[in-house]
Amino acid sequence: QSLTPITYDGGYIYTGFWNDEDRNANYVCLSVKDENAKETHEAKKAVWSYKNLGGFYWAGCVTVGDNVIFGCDDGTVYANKASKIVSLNKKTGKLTDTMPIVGDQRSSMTYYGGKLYFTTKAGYLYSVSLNSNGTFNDSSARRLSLGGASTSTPLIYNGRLYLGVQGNGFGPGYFKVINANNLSVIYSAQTKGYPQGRFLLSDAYIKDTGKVNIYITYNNNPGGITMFTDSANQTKAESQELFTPADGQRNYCISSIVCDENGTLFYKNDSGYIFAVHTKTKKVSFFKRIFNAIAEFFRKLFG
Ligand SMILES: [Ca+2]
Ligand SMILES: [Ca+2]
Repeated sequence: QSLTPITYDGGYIYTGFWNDEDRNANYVCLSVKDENAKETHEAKKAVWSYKNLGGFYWAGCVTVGDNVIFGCDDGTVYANKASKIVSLNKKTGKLTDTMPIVGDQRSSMTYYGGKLYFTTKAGYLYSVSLNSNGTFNDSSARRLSLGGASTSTPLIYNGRLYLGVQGNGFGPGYFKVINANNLSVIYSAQTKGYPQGRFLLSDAYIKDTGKVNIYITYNNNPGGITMFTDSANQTKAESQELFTPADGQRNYCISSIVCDENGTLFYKNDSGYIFAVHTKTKKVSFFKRIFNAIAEFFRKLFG
């Protein structure tokens, strides 16, 4: 199965595959060049591949300098056994370094301020500095026990790290705000379900409210969107239910939210529907309104 987000860098894409908890699968680098323009469905040969027992599940990579960095499943039917993160030369696939971790590593990598951040199903948030040659600075490695599994990709803004943690099964879970520098929990709030994706943050309203908005989904019914607001010295959670799907469109959700340039939020849940959610009061800048008016004028002029 191809379960891992795709990362693009300089004409190449990087992604991983998963067959089963205790079977081999590869992380691969592919050129985006179409070597055979006559065929549309030809098999493509990987530039390189990296094999791991247990494969790769939601383990999106980052590229930093000459290297690509991603995490591995632990190769067992359990979720809390010995595993590792890997740094490879992104062009050749040659191994640069590995670092041992605990648990199936099922988030994407976040690279912020020279450090890598990621979570594991064993319930840890890790941070480690990356050396300029792509090796891990082992002595800088930190980990925080989250009190539950996490597959949530750390989202960091202004030194504050946001992620989701599993509670009891697929019942209520947790939204946590963590100091990215020392991995201490600033505050934690219960959510309607286990937030499993990457959160979406907007600072578009910070001038008006002094706060950033963090939009999250959760893996439980009704499968809507909860919005948290946060600011630099905040120590208590503030949230509101932003969107609840209509009857027949409610279901579990592991989707991350993406937004377009107008602030419309897009996501899906297991009901089989995809949602576009936009604000009632459209906040469009003065210049954008002028630009849109001019664009509309030319559209009318030239059809
Ligand atoms: Ca082709
Ligand atoms: Ca496993």
